[in-house]
Amino acid sequence: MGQTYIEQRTERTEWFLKDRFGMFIHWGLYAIPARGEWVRNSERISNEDYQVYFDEFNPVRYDPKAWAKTAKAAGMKYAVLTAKHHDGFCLFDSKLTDYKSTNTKSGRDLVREFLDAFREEGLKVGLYYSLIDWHHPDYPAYGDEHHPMRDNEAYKRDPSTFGRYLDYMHGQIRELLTDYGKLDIMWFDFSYGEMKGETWRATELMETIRSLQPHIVLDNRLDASGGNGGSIHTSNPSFYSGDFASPEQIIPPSGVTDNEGRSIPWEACVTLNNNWGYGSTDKTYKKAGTIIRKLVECVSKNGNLLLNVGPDAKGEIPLESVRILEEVGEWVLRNGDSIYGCGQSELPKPEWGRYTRKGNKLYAHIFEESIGPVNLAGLAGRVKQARLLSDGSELFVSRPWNTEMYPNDAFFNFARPEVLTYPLPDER
Ligand code: FUL
Repeated sequence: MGQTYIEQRTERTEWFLKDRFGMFIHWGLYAIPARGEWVRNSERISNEDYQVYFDEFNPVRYDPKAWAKTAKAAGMKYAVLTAKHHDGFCLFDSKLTDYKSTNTKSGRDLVREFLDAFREEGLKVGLYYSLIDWHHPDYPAYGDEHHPMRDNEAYKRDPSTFGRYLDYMHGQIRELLTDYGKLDIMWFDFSYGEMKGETWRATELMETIRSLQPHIVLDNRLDASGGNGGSIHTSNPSFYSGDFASPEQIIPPSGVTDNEGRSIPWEACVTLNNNWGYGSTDKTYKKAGTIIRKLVECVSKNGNLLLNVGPDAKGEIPLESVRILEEVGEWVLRNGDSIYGCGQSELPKPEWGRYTRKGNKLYAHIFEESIGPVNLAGLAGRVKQARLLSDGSELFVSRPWNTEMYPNDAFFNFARPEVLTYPLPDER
C-alpha cells in the first residue's frame, strides 16, 4: 500500500522541521527604485518606465558566497531566493523569456550562482516563484481597470490567453526543476480570490513537480494567500495544499494545527525592516534580541522562521541587516541546541519566557529578568539536573520554601535572561 499524503509530508519535511531557521532573499529590479518589491504595482509604473531599471541593472557587487557566509554565520540552515517576483523579472536564464538577468548588463544567471554558493556552504536551497506576473502579456491585464488584485475574475474573460500564461509558468517551473540540480524548497506566491488551486492548473503542476523532484518541500500558496497562509491546512489536504503553511509577518498564536488538532509544519516569513525588497529609506530594523525571541517563539510552537533580507541594486545585503544577523548568530552559536531539532513542550507557556524541547531535554528561554527565584511550574521532582546552555555551568534547582503553596513547582535562583537546559528523567 502506498503512503498517505500525511506520511509523505512527514518524510519530506523531516529536515525542514529540524533546521528551523532560514534566510529569505527578495531581490530583483525593484532594488533600483528601492521602495519595496510592489513598487511597480503600487505606483502604477508603466512598462516603459519600469524598463529603465532593466536597462540599468548591473549588480557588480553580487557575491553570493558572501551572502551564504552571512546566512551560515547567523545560524540559518537554508535559504530561499526570489527566482521571479510579481514584476515578472527572472533572475535565471529561462529560455521562455527575454526578461531575465542574463539579458541585462550583468549577463549573470543570479539563481545558478546563488544555488552554487549556498550549497557549497552546506545550506539547503529553495526558490521563490511568483504565480502572479505583471510583465507577461497574457497575465490578466496589469495596469488596466481590471487590475488582477482588484478583479479576481479577470482571467475568466479570456481563458485561452490566460492558458498561454499558464503554459509559460508551468514551463518555467519545469526549467527550474530540471536545469538547476536538486532543490530543497519551492516557494510559490500567491493565490487570491478565485485565483487559486485549479486556476493555476495545480494538479497538473504538482504532478510535474513530484515527478521531477519528489522530495522538494512546497509551501501552501498554490492554494492560499499570504495573509491566511497559517490556516489553510486541513486534516485531509488536497494534492496541491503543499507541505507547510506560510503565515506572513505573523506568528500564529498557538502554532498551526489541522482540523484534528495535530501540529502541521509551518514557517513564519518575517521582514527585518518593513520591506521585503530593498527599501533605501526604510530604517525600521528590528533588534537582534527581537529576532532571537521570535525565533524561539516559532520553535516553541513547532514552527520555522524564514527571515528576510533585501539586497540592494549593487548586490549587497544592507549593512544594517548584516549586523543584526551577526548578533543573532552569536546567540545561535551558543544556544543553537535549543533551536535545531527542537519543538513544542507539553508544558504551558511560562510567564517569564518560553520552553522548547528536544527528547528529554527541556530548554527554558528566560526573556525577563526576575526579582527572585524562577518558578518552574509543574516540574517538582521532574528535573534531574539543570545547566546554563551557553557555558554548561550547573544551576541549583530547589523546592520552594513554601511547599504547601506550590506543591508541584520547582524553583531556581537565576535572574538573568538566558537559556537553561533541564534534562528531565526519561519520559519518552
Ligand atoms: C507576499 C508578496 O506579495 C510579497 O511581496 C512578499 O513576497 C511576501 C513574502 O509574500 O504575498
